[in-house]
Amino acid sequence: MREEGRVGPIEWAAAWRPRAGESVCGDRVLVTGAERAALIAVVDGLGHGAPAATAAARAVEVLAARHTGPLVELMRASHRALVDTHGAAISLACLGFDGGLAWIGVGNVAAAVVGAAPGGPSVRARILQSGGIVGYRMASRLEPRTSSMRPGDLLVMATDGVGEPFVDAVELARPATEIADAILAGHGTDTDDALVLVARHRGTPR
Ligand SMILES: [Mn+2]
Repeated sequence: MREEGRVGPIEWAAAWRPRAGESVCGDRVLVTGAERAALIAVVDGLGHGAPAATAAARAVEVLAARHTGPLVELMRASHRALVDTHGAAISLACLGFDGGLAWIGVGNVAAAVVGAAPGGPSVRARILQSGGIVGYRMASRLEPRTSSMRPGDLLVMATDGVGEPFVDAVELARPATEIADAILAGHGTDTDDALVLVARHRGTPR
């Protein structure tokens, strides 16, 4: 399954599939735009099947409703909303139209900025995840980190159903949809739900 869209100068695409034998996917993505930035969320509901899908859907609902809030508040609101579920791993990125990036992660959803380098695409920055499970146990102190994206850079986010190093499957010249598909096809495992999000910053015209 896949979804794609555009928010300001940000072109994005996501590809996902459930664990082998499951009909619903517990991994979800949300991309929503505000005036000067996009909020990008990747949610991995713990486990698989219906309980995972329920937790992920609840998180997406909360995040969509509050998407302009600070990232820490979004994470705490998700935590409160998921207390009676199996919980989730969530990474959130606020990607500014000017290339500024703030991101925060609780649990195991990877996020990296991938850019062109002499030897091929390489990871320029990586999210620092806090331990814990959203809805069950979260650190009392959460702090978003900041980074930046240059025009042409990709933000790649992936649940733990996608093996590293996924940068191997990135060809920067291809459309975001094809990159997301290639990462999922090349690195997705059968033993868990798997989701890949690719967002490209196309630069702001002056
Ligand atoms: Mn998972």
